[in-house]
Amino acid sequence: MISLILDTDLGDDVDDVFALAYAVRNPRINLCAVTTVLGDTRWRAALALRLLDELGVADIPIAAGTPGGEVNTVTLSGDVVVPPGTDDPRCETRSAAELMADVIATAPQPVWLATIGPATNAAVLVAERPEVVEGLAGIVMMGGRHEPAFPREHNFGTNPEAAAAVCNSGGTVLVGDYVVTCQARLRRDDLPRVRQAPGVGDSLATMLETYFNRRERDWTSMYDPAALTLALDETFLTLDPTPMRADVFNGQVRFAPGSAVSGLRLADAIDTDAFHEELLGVIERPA
Ligand SMILES: [Ca+2]
Repeated sequence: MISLILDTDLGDDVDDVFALAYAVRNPRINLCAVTTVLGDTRWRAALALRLLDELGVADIPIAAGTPGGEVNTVTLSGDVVVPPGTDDPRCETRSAAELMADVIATAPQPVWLATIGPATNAAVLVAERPEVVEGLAGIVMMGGRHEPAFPREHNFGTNPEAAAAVCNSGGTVLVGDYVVTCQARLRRDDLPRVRQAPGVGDSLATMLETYFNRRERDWTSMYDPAALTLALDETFLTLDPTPMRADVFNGQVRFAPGSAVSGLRLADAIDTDAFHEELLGVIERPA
């Protein structure tokens, strides 16, 4: 079993809430803390607390990152479950980076950090607590686009300097980039099965259906939970063995082969059918 901190911008693109449910319900993951990033981080924390209640776990600390940093308005999904502006008093007063550092420093085993939103909080941790980062088992990140495609990707494009700093932080950093993780999908005909997930099914299905309707399509990518599986093994996503580095070029993160000691690796393929069954199978486990 791995220990994991989930750093998330849940509430917009709907895949984050599936990553949260997947982390809680997966018997191979011990979710130690949740931190939120981008925009109204207190509302995102309130949404996370609501979903953790529905998932049947009440003892996972949640801290909000520094609010703001939103580059463009993105389609919301979480507003149909928790109204925007909601502030749950259970949200920690510690900053997101402080909570991360405290959990990493006191955990009985090395912890994985998963960033499934912009890397703003993780970059603060890397900059301010490098000795703590050295104690991590590794970092998994969803974001970026490997060549040949190079248009803007939301997570790394929102704060490219932060993403590059985390990518190049020195330890094991495994990236599920857009090109690979966009192939992981849920479709409208998955809604009945999602709705049956114990406790949290109604909220997940309502957010997923809302997202389909606002995007006017019948599928969406599960970028975040797919990337998360890299913290476990390469059953669903596989890694290119080439050591990489990340550079900021024209306001975007660009990957290039790095030094032999670099711990940065990029996913290069995904078993979409196996991951689809894994995701639904895990979230429908009993609370
Ligand atoms: Ca996300």
